[in-house]
Amino acid sequence: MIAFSSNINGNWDVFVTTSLDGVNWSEPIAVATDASNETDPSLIKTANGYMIAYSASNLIWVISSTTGEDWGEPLQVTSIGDWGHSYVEPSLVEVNGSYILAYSRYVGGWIGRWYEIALITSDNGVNWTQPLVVNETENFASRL
Ligand SMILES: [Ca+2]
Repeated sequence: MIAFSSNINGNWDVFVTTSLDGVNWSEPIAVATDASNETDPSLIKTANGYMIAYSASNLIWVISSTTGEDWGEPLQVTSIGDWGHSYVEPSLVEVNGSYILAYSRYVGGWIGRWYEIALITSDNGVNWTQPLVVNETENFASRL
């Protein structure tokens, strides 16, 4: 299974498609189709199915499925900070049953850097920690 975003409906949606041989792929299944632009999907296989992190409305969201066909409601896992951050390019992994989600965070040049990389973690995919900034190099733009 791969996840991708497409502008076929005019406002960027997230889809998945599956293949048993890498040559023949299934008809894409819509995963996230709100009116906002949903992009940058990061898909993992979990113990219970699948999870995708993606970017929409300058925030990071996750959405899960047990089958890969029926997907639940999107869960917002970041919130806008005092500086009107924009969060993009999530990268999701599962390590020993816990989820780690890193992303690029636009913070604006006025504090000395344009982007920084932050991560949040979760033991259950529902409750996520506050962001931990993993680089604070001044005058340097770091993106995933
Ligand atoms: Ca959309």
